[in-house]
Order: sequence, then C-alpha cells, then structure tokens
Amino acid sequence: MKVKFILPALLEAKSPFWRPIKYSLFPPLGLATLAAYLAVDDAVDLIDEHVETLRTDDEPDLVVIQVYITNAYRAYAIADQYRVRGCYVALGGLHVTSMPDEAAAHADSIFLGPGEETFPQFLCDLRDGRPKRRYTSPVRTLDHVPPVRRDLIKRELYLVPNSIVVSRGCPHHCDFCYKDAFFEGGRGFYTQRVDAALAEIERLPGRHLYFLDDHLLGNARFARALFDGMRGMNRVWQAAATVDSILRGDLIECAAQAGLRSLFVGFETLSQDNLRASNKKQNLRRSYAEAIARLHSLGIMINGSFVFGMDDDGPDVFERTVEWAVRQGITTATFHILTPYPGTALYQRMHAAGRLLHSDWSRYDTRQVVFKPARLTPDKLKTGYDRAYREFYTWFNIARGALSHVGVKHQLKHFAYAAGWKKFEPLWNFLIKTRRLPHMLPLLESILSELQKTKTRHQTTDRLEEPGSC
Ligand code: B12
Repeated sequence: MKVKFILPALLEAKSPFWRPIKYSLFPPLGLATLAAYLAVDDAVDLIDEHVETLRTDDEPDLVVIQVYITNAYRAYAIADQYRVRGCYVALGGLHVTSMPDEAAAHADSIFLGPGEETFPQFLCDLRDGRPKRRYTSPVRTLDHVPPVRRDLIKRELYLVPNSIVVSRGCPHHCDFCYKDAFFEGGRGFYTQRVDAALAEIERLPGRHLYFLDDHLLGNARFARALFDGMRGMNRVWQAAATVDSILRGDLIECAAQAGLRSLFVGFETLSQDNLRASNKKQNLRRSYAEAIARLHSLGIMINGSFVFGMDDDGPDVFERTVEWAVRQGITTATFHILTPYPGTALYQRMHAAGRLLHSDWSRYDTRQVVFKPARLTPDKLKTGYDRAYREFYTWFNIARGALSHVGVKHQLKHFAYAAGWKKFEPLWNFLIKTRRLPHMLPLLESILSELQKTKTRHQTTDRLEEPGSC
C-alpha cells in the first residue's frame, strides 16, 4: 500500500504571521508515531508543509492528515483534492476530536483522540475492505507502541530535530487547555514505560533533546526513574513542568542532574482570581518567586508562558506582567491571547455567554482576539499583547533580565538565549530559507556541548558537596 502522511501548514502567502523560526522547530512526531504501525512493504512518504512543498498530483492509496485548529481549512482543502481523485483520506488530531462533524465532511474516516489504538485497528479494517467512518479511542496506554519512524523525519529541515514525547496529556484540568476534550472517555495522563523511554532517547543522535510532553514531572515516580536512567547519558535537554512540581520534593534537582537546562513554565497569570476562574489549581497560592529562585539556583533557564485577556485582566496587566517577568530574570517569555479552543470548558463558557466574536479557526492562533474580553476592548487586548512582546525583548530589558542573575556565566547565558531567540530572528529566517541550517546545526551542537562540559564539571563538584541528593 502507498501511504502519504501530511502535516498541513498555514501558508506563507496567506498568513502575515508566518515565522520560519517557529515553524521549523519540531518535526511531526505524531505522524511519525502513527507511521510505525505500517507493514514493512508499505511505501511511506511523510510531508511537513511547514518546511517543505507539498505536491498533490500523486495518487497514494491512503492519505493521513493531522489537523490542528489553525491548519484545519488547509487540511480540509488537501483532503478534498485527494478524495476527488479517489484516494482514501483519514483525518485525525486535536481539531478533528473537537469538531468531528465538521471534519467528517472532508474525510473517509475520522479519528477522535490519540491514535495509538485506533490507527492500527483502522489499518486492519482497511486491508480487510471494511474501514469504519469514525474511530474513537477509549484505551489509553503507551505500553506496546513501536519505535517512532524517525527515519521518515528529514532532520536537516528542523532547528530541533531531537524532539521527543514520553507521556500523553497532563494530570491537571485547566479550563482553557485542549487536553480534557482530546482525552475524553479515558485516562487523561499516562506515560511510556521507563525502559522504552530510555531506549528512545538512546536512539537519538547528538546531545540535545527537547521533551514536548505537556508536563514531564507530572508523574513523580516515572520522572524520577527516567532522570535516574538519564544520568550519565551526557544529554542536555529542555522540557515543560508546572509551578507546584518545581516546588515539591527534590524532583527538579534530579532533573537538573540528568541534564535539564531550560524549562517551559506555565505561569499564565499573576492574578489569583484568574487562576481560580480557569481551574489552574496547581498555581494557586504557590510562590512563583520561590519556584524561579530554585530553578535559577540549579542553572536552569526559564521560558515563562503568560496568557492575557482573562476576566480579571485590566489595562495595566501587560506592563505589570512584563515588568515582573524581567525583574524575575525569566530568559524567554511566550505571551498568548486567551483563546477558547472548541471542546474546552472555556469555549462552552464563552459560547453560552455570547462572547465569541467568530469561528474562523485560522484566527484561533493565540495572537488574535476571538472573544469579548471582560475588562478590555478587543483592540486594547491586541495592542497590549503586541506591546508586551516588544517591551520584554527590548535590549534594555534583556540586559536587565541578564543582570538579575548571579554570576557572569549565567548572565551571559541569559543574554545569549534571549537575544539569540528574538533579536536575531531575521538571521535565523535567512538560514532556514536558504537551507543553510544543516551547516549551522553542528556549530550549535558544539556550543551546547561546551556549555555542557562547564556545567558537568560544576555539577560534579556540587554532587560531591551534597552526597545522596538523588
Ligand atoms: C510541536 C508543536 C507545534 C509545532 C508543530 C507541530 C508538529 N511539528 O507536530 C509548531 C511549533 C509548528 C506548533 C505551532 C502551533 N501550535 Co503547536 N504544539 C506542539 C506541541 C507542543 C507538541 C505536538 C506533538 O508533537 N505532540 C505529541 C504527538 C505524539 O501527539 P500529536 O501530535 O497530538 O499526535 C497524536 C494525536 O493527535 C493523534 N493524531 C494526530 N493526527 C492524526 C491523524 C490520524 C489519521 C490519526 C489516526 C491520529 C492522529 O495521534 C497521534 C499519536 O497519538 C503541542 C502540545 C502537545 N503536547 O501536543 C502544541 C499544540 C498542538 N499546538 C497548538 C497551537 C495552538 C499551535 C499554534 C496555533 C500556536 C501559535 N500561536 O502559533 C501553531 C499553529 C501551527 C499550525 N500550522 O497550525 C495547540 C493546539 C490546540 C488545538 N486545539 O488545535 C497545542 C495542543 C498546544 C496547546 N496546549 O494549546 N506547534
């Protein structure tokens, strides 16, 4: 069977928001995971439209398309083109799960929830000539997942080819998150077996890893065993975790010893009322400053995530948040405009209150206002959000953030990362567009490796001073 996997993208020509640096970050792991269920004699092609040109004049037997909210219309257009020519089209992913009837109009089969159980079942049904129109995944386990088909990933096209996920979902239930809708009817958080996760890490070349798990510290037992296994692997890595998990026990120290160098933390808001209203209990009454100090003491850089437009946010929220983040020495900040994804509790609340402005999914990208805020106009929210990004990344604030760290090494690292990410974006874009990325990656890898050597020496001394810490 000839199978084509496609991750559609917002196209440059159509979107003023196209940022090559952002869209060339990670390869399509979800599709490479599904491809592992094919037979050895199936011919497979995996195209990621974020980084390469998609041709649709071929005639595969099966076309598998992953649908996010903002690529939904593009995904449907591609699906329609293939169906006209008689190719079998399967649509799945987050947006298909939230809007199954909308997606079904463009597919032969649709898939709700994660694909590890339903996709292999569908392949058997298809080969038997009786595929179903709709597959729903009630079984949640990663115990028997075959190794991700990394051979299908064109590593040279990505800034971070070594992305990896060793769990699915998250133990929490924030009302704005896609997670509860996607994992409905089964477990909302589960992990791989530790030995399988370690084997997947071993298979990745180079030193640097990026865990895309929503909350890598979400299951303390699993995380501790994983970090134990990773010690001595000589890896440096990034991940995401919550404020409460940073403050609890010594898991974060174990992560640092296993090579954690930068953490994505969902602070989201400085308002306790906002936290309560959005059910973000894991942040309530937790000291953000204490969590930050702890990460910095371990030499871990912070990518802080913030959401603007919650009901307690007034006109001063932008300046206050940026000032706070700079003073705390947060290295990189990701700001979002609150976006009610269909299927979430937030969406239902906004819909019931008549506060949604439209349902043009291509604009549900967390950079545009799609609802009526309570204490701001949509225009004030948009301009405040744009200003927050500009302000956080002024040279002045990058320097202030860097100087808030103790020690020249940490100050330089902060400066290099914050400036490197935002201030040199045109250079990154040039390298990506002119396909010079493959020449740059070995250089970056050796810079990281030098940082790692300094850090390992530093940590060995720390460990000798604090015996039995992990
Ligand atoms: C990496 C990533 C990206 C990458 C690209 C995606 C990629 N290369 O895969 C980049 C950086 C480009 C990106 C961009 C954006 N992203 Co993003 N991204 C992620 C992230 C962190 C990881 C994705 C991943 O690899 N997951 C792990 C794999 C194993 O899971 P999966 O991809 O979901 O695939 C599984 C299932 O979905 C299912 N499945 C998927 N497709 C199909 C198809 C079939 C037929 C079947 C059977 C099953 C199936 O099976 C797979 C295995 O279980 C997720 C958060 C998350 N933890 O998932 C956010 C996430 C997907 N992104 C999100 C958003 C909003 C965006 C942006 C709009 C953000 C922005 N402001 O720009 C853009 C838009 C991109 C676009 N073109 O539309 C939201 C999506 C919300 C929604 N309801 O759709 C998420 C969930 C983040 C969040 N918490 O809000 N993103």
